[in-house]
Amino acid sequence: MMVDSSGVMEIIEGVKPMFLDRRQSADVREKGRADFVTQVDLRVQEYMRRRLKLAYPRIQFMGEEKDNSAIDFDGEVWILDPVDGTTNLIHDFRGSSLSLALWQDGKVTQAYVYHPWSGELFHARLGEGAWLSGRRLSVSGTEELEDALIGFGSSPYKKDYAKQNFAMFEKIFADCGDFRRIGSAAIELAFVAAGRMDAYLEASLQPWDYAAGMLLVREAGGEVTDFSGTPLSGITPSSLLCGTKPLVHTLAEGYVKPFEG
Ligand code: LIP
Repeated sequence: MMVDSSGVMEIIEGVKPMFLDRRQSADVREKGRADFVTQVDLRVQEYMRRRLKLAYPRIQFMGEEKDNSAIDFDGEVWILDPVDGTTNLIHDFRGSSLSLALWQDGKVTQAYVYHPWSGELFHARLGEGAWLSGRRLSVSGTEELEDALIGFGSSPYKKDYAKQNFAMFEKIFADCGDFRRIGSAAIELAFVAAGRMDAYLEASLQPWDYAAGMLLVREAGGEVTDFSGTPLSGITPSSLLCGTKPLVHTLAEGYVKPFEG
């Protein structure tokens, strides 16, 4: 099915008032250790489900805050994280985003990452580049690890990964420029696509965290794999390593390997 990006972007921008409503983001439930959901997550997801269903009735809907067991990936699927960076939202850190990907013919074909506070809406179509406000995006030209600004994902829902995570980060930190941690995988991926960071890695992500950002980075000329060097599909939980192609190669060769357990 042909899906017009401008129509999707108009729907997405309608979530801004919900993100900025501090009363709703204060209504919090804990799903698991350090894993929270707020009324904003639920309201944004229901708004997006309803508007996308109206506009594109034949496309299935996968969302972080719903049961997705009936999804058939042989068909077309929206993949939504209504609030990526929920912990940031609870703290009014203003580092949360809406992340939406479209799955068609066995691959991610469209990507949208929206940051309501800046109004930035990063988007991409497979084979047609990644874009922000009419400007085509490109990953940075950084090739050397010593020059690299690297986003690191701490996987706060997997505290048992801490020992392996920080051993890996310590080794990278010794040889890279510096680290940054935003706390929204989708924003970190969008920033790599925009050349604002040179690489980003995280040991454990859900498909809705990264499916859109993965296409942004690839369409901006970057590379995206898991910790074993395998390209990601976008529909399964996975580790993620992305960045300029030289940096992904360097990190994969000498610093990043699949975690145990
Ligand atoms: C979050 C990611 C973040 C990761 C967290 C969590 P959520 O997504 O964006 O990078 O470190 O564990 O997965 O749960 O806020 O949508």
